[in-house]
Amino acid sequence: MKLYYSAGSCSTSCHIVLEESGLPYEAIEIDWDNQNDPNIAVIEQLNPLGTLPVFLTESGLQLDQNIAIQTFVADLAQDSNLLPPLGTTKRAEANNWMSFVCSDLHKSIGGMFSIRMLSNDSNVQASLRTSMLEKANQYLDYMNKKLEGKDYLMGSTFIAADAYAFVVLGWTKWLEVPLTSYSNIEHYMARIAARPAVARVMKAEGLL
Ligand SMILES: N[C@@H](CCC(=O)N[C@@H](CS)C(=O)NCC(=O)O)C(=O)O
Repeated sequence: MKLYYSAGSCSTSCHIVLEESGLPYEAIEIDWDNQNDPNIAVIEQLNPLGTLPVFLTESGLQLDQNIAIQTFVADLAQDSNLLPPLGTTKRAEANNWMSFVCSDLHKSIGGMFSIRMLSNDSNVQASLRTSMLEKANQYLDYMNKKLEGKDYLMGSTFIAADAYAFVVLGWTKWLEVPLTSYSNIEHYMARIAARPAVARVMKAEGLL
């Protein structure tokens, strides 16, 4: 299995899931800032959307959506418990978290990176940030409450959605969105960062 990723982007969550799975894989970094990176052309050819992650298997499968990649890897490595067994209510709950992280959390927090591309006017930028921040805080508050008394989203077991949430929540540092009012999230982030597989990925991506 081969994963194309860019350091610290959402594709890092697939990198973490692969590392947690214990399965053999190759991770290839794309450096968007380096126009001479030959793999940029590879990605543009493989994925017309031009986004990462891009994931390939030896059998010719290509996936380029976080949820699909993480679910595929988790199902291949069932002993790693990255998702509960198929057909169970726990699996449905885990899917619910995956959807929340992908379509709510990722898009609200990640959207804040685009503010400067949406307008050159600093007043417009400020008002966009205010409204995006309001939505992001609504999701952060929701997560913070759901994490009360729990180590991870589903309780004591780390699942793929935790890897994804960890990466997206990590963007708050770059976006200057304080997490100080969300102590459960702060402890959750520290707990995930301390996982050996997560630390290995953070080191490999130069994020430590
Ligand atoms: N729908 C995709 C979104 C992937 C995505 O947003 N990737 C971002 C990184 S977090 C990306 O590659 N952005 C580069 C770009 O848009 O130029 C998924 O959920 O996997």
